[in-house]
Amino acid sequence: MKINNNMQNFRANKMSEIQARTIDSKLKNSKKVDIICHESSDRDTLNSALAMWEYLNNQGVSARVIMDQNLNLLKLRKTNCEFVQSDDSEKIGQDKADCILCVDFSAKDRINPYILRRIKNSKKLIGLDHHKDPDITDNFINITKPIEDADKIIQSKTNYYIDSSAKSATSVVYRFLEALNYNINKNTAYDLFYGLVDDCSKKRLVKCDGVSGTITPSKELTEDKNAFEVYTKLKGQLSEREIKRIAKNTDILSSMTKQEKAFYEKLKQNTKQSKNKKIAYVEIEANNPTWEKLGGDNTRTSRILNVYRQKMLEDYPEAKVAICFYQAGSNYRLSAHSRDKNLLDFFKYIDETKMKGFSENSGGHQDRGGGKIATTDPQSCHKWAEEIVSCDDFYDKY
Ligand SMILES: [Mn+2]
Repeated sequence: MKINNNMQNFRANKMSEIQARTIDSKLKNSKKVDIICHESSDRDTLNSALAMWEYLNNQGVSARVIMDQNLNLLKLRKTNCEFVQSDDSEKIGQDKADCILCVDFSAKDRINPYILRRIKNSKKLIGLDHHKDPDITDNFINITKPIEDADKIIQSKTNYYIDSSAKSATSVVYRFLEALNYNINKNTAYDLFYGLVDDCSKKRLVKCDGVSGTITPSKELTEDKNAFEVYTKLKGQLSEREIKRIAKNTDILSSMTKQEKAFYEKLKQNTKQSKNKKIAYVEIEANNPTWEKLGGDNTRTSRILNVYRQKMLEDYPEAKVAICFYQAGSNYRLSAHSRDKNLLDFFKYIDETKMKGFSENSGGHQDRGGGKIATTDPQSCHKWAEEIVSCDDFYDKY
């Protein structure tokens, strides 16, 4: 009888109550929790962290958020949350947290080596994620398929919970709070929805129109019962003004400055094609002054490049993958979008044929991801980019 009641309460929940309680009790038994975002923190990782910070704060658990992004550009809503930059090892080291909570990543290449060491040394490691790459721990569960039947919800009790069928990490956080019967307030709903829309727009699962202030889900999203349920529930808590604001912030093209517009046009002019035309790419060389003026790799520029890669796939119909090369701090990086969901196979091919070790510094999803090299010497960066582009024969068979 008791079990039946339980089932009814948690109908349509993807996280079981027992799983949520397992994580919750570990968090609540901690003196201090460091919530860690992935490198080049985006809205999904940050807003997941912020929602978890707020939850813990309400429970009387001390926490802070470790992230890697220009705070001023993020235009976060007003909050008392303590943010620490991930390269501020002094500040991080001063205050030893006894629990680490990773949000929106489980692969070690998505955080800097200092943070990785802290994670490896931590006695209590917890995670909420929607990526498929669990390198950081052995103690995890990965739910790969949407589960619609209440009696099939997985009754796991792991510390690291991954639902790779979820469309954002904020959706996983939502399911966690929902399973605890926690009352999600308007602010948290805003944060969680914003993270979901941000990740979905990168995968073209929603279309944001900053001019009309509307957000439209794609067919793929509306047909995914679980994902769309989270989307609908969160959106339902927001005012029209809030939805407008998210649409505007996410639709970067509608809010670009003059300088950003000029940069975007330059990207178009500088786009090249590989020998067999299967790769469309643009190189923003290391130490490029315009890139530096725009603030280098940050939340705005990475969104501009993201939108441009999608545009490249439209403009170059023969291209199977679109790549941007750019400097990110002391690294030179590539970000790629593939047309046919085979990006990780391409990365593996690069590793196996020409650039041994390439995949160690690369990762992502089958349709988008990136890699990096630890140099900013313009010549070495250019050589690296050329080498990658010359692996275009991988796409001969497609
Ligand atoms: Mn994400």
